[in-house]
Amino acid sequence: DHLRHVESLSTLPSGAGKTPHLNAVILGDALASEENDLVFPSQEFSSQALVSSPAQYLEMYKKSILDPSGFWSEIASEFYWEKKWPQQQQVYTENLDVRKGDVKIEWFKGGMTNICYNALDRNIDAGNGDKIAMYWEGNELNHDGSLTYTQLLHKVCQLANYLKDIGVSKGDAVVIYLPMLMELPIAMLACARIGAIHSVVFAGFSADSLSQRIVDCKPKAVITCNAVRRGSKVIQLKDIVDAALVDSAKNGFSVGVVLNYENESAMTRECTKWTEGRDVWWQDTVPKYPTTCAVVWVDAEDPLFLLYTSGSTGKPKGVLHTTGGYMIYTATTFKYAFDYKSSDIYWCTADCGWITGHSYVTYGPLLNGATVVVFEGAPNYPNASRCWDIVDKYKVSLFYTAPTLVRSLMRDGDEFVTRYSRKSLRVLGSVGEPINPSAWRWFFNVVGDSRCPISDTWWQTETGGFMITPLPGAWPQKPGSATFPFFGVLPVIVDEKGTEIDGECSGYLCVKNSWPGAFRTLYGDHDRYETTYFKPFPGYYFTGDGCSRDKDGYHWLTGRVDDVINVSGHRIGTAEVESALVSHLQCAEAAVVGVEHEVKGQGIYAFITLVEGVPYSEELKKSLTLAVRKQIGAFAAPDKIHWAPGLPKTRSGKIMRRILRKIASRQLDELGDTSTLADPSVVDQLIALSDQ
Ligand code: 6R9
Repeated sequence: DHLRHVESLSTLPSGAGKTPHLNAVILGDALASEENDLVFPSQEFSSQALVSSPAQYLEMYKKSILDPSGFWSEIASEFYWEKKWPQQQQVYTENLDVRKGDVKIEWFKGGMTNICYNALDRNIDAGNGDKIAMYWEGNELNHDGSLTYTQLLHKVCQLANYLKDIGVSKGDAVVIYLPMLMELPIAMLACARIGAIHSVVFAGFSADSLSQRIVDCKPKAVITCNAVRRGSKVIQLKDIVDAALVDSAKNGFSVGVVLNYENESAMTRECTKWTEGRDVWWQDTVPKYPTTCAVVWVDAEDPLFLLYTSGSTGKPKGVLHTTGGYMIYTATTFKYAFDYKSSDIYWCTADCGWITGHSYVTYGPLLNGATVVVFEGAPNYPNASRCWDIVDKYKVSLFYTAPTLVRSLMRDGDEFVTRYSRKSLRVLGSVGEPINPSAWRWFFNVVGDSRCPISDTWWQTETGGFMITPLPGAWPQKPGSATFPFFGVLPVIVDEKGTEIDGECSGYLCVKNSWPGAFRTLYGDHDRYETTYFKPFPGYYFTGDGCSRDKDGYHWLTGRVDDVINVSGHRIGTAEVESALVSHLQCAEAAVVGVEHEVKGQGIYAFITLVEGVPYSEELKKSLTLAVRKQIGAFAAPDKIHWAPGLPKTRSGKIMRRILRKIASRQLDELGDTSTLADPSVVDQLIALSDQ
């Protein structure tokens, strides 16, 4: 069965196997069929690539599918294990089939290791202690810093010692609520060093969201900073933490220690509100601790971190990743998808508050001994050239970002890009949402001077690392396609009944086997894990995404098929936004849908039914928006509020979102059959109110 799938992949485009050395062929938008646009890596690129042809990929892919244990244990052996995993024959246990019992995924169980040791000590022992691990670029121009691998280790050890001293030990949770200071990856690594479970909460989340996560994972400590500058704004993070902790205490959980980094450039300590006995200044305490700290060896299956993500119900899901498999998987995907060389300088624009920052700012690159740029600021501050200024300043060779940024920079005009050299760039990367072909071409032609392959990496918080991604030297790309599966991954497309479909097809994207980086459960809710991901199509992991496969076997992700909206690459559950809106006293009912947005990919469009007798007003729109900002965060604020005296519902009371989506996108001639609605006249009412 597995083999059949591999063979179907050997139908790479005919040009690919035979002539991988054509110079980049750039096909204009004018060409009829996007699917047939092939963009070849140059001979110069391919000849030095880790995987330089479809044939080489197929050989490795085949091995990874036919002998996962052999394939992954060979790679795992390059890392340090305090004790090797005992089971040599099969290094994993998996059951993805709910009909056969509990869903269970384990890799390298019984092996003892530590991801911090592998990322830092191991690279230092290999002679890279003086290599730059991180360049840090602040919000303001000329505000920067750096740490070598040895310096980074020292900082990590000091913090790890401090955490131990306040009673954090193996298995305890620590919440990290920090902006992109080096202290953020330092805090993650310090937790990992002592076997504590970090849960990073994106510093754009509101106090309510932070409190909800704190109550769920009950951390021993919260690590934050007093304030941050982002663009021209100052955000007082500690005030948000203070409010969250008041709220979490009301909900039955009190945090004992808040460690505050004094981010002087944003706010002085004199201006910072303080709770005696609970709050501690990082700079006053942490540097007093020794710069060495013994590693706590953990089982490969011990938890490494929790990261909350949005689903189709209101409550965020605590995605749990464990140590060994995640380590091997992030390291390997980073290496191959970016064709990593030790001389590369790598910059990923993601925030460590999201999975991309976990796997591809912190762990993946550091496990490879790479030099990483950590950027605190906003990519368009002080102007739209900032990214290229940073690329030239640090000689960035691997640049990984999101389509939303590409589109917004594209709108600002080429001159912001072309006045910088960008000569150092070698590979570009994209993540977070499908990249539309015109943004792909602009990224390729203008940013990469038609020289640099683009790795359009499809993956999820749940998958830990890349799942479908180009290997940049191996095959020609098609703008907008994530191309082929990474080693060890068996993606399948199924129809509504859950039957696999082959050849040229489109349907629901599932995965039929486990891979080392897969999440193991939802924290404290294994039932929800099974229900959300493994019950919709029994026998498979269901991704929540739609996907089509073209005649050449290339994969085209088409976006979420569930009630999740992807705004600028951030996952937002419609239910979360709705629940924030209905918490407003004057809101009777809310229905939220995603709508196409030129820059953000999708925007949030909210239909609101007000409490009887409350008049519409602009004021009210503002206060509804504020309710969302307060409960979730500014990034989830609706782009449009549409007054709805009634919502289109079936007779059983289900809101027909299909119709709302059409009204939101003004596709009024595609409303479809509205006769099954309990009250078909609401549709006309809604259309009439479109511009209010
Ligand atoms: C890594 C990350 C996951 C969802 C995923 C999909 C969308 C991510 C994509 C992509 C098309 C890509 N997505 N990368 N869609 N092409 N290259 O973004 O994780 O925040 O969990 O979001 O994002 O819809 O299901 P996460």
